[in-house]
Amino acid sequence: MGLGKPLLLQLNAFNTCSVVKSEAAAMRSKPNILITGTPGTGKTTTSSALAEATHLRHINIGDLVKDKKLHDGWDEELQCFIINEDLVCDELEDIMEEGGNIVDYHGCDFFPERWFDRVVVLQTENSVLYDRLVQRGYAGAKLRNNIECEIFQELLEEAKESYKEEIVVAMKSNTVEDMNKNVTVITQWVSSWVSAT
Ligand code: DAT
Repeated sequence: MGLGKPLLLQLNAFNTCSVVKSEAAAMRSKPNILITGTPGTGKTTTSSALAEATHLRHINIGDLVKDKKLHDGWDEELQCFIINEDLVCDELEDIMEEGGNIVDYHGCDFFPERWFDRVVVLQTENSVLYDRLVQRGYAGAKLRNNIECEIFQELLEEAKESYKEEIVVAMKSNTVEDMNKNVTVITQWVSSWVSAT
């Protein structure tokens, strides 16, 4: 299912010279990047390394929701806060307009499309992801749902439905080497973006 597509997108990730800016992007001097993917694919670890390499600001939406109480309470079944998407978007509007942000979240369809210059979807092999999620204490339906989410490439589909296909990039995140390579590739893209201003 769709094996050719992520490969094309992955190759596109190396094409760091072709930076085409949207009207909203022309207003900012640094880009906004969304790092998305199923829980456990490495969004937070990658975003944090990327923030260090690029000096962009890492915004972990899960932490923001908790710290600023941008939620509608606690979901006992899923064991997580029920995110209030409107409150999150209001909270981030000014900061995103300014640019220079790496947003880290396991969803992407409720952010305004104009916010992002690059959308990175991290992907991890099922067996590797399974071990990471078990390690994190996931079990039962929560574990099953997340593994299924990865098998069906739900985040990649969501990203392609929500953003222009040319800004969406799928990246493998199975090993530390993959992660280092991803950080290098995205850092090069940031440099190209900034110098194209
Ligand atoms: P996420 O933010 O997507 O939930 P994470 O960054 O918290 O994921 O990573 C989950 C765990 O997996 C954490 O212990 C770090 C490890 N990990 C993430 N990406 C990895 C990679 N590419 N190679 C090896 N370990 C990785």
